[in-house]
Amino acid sequence: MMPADYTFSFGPWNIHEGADPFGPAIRPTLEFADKVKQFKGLGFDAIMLHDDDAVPDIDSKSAAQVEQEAGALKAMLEGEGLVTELAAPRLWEDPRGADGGFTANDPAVRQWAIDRSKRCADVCRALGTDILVLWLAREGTYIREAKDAVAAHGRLVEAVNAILEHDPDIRIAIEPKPNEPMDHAYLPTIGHALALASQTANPSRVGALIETAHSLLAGLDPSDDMAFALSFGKLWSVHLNDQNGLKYDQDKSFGAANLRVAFNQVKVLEEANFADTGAMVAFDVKAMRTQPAELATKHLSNSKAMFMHLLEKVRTWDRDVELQCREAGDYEALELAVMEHLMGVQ
Ligand code: GLO
Ligand code: MG
Repeated sequence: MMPADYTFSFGPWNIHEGADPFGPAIRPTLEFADKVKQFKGLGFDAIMLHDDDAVPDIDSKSAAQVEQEAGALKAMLEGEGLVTELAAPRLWEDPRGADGGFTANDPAVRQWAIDRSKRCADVCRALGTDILVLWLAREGTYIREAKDAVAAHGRLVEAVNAILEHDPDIRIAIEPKPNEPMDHAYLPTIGHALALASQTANPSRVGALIETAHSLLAGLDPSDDMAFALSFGKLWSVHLNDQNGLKYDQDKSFGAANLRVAFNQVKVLEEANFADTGAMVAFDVKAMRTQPAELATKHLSNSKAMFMHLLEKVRTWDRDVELQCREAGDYEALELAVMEHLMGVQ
């Protein structure tokens, strides 16, 4: 009964020990290989990786070693029936990237960030994916005076160009987020990301990944952000999750805070035939800190379950009602029809 046309993915960081800024880990660390073994059972066929998930201690390894280790990982993942959706350079966990990588004031740090991102492109190639995600975690400031903001945008363009030039097939998906860990990020919204893409050497290879919570933190509607990227043919992945208001980045299970907002995300993806573009649906969700280890993967299967329930709601939604209400200009009737459909009221 459930259509199987979407491919679902998550990242190893989505199975985690439960540490937060106010307390340490409360669940044991699961080895990477043990995490990988969980994917299929949870209903997932693809994995997202950071460059150093794929090749631990990547900075200390030669290009040849990186390629060899990533190639071995590809074989291991294939053995588990998994493909790699994308990989992302994890610049923000390295002490050198404490004040950003591409936009750091220190030219040596900027060079490191570019070199590391080129290695990440090599990892993508070895893993058989052409999507490199740039979540620009620390490319921003805590205080406005800390960096030259105009120069910073030029530096971001230079970094993107360097990656594009390094690998002629790579596509770069920018994952915008307005804040956290920084006070203000340089590419806070999808509009900023795609405007920057247009300034690069090959705009056709620079697109975006929209995360639900990041749009909400910017005060925007995630389905409209997805629609904006889709209208340019530039929505290359999504990080579905949820967010209960303007507070820390919560990464709640998909649909957990606002069902109707979640419904509209599935609706926009479905109506734009997102699955047919070859793009996948990823969940960037965290288990609650209170979950014991043996129950700390439910946020993943629950998120997928909610997506499938909402997909059913989208596919059984009476489009004629929508069109008639639009025609009549009766948005109150349209709103009630949507809410009753979601609630299963006949
Ligand atoms: C954090 C981001 C993060 C990225 C991931 C891929 O807010 O959503 O989880 O998506 O590191 O680069
Ligand atoms: Mg994300």
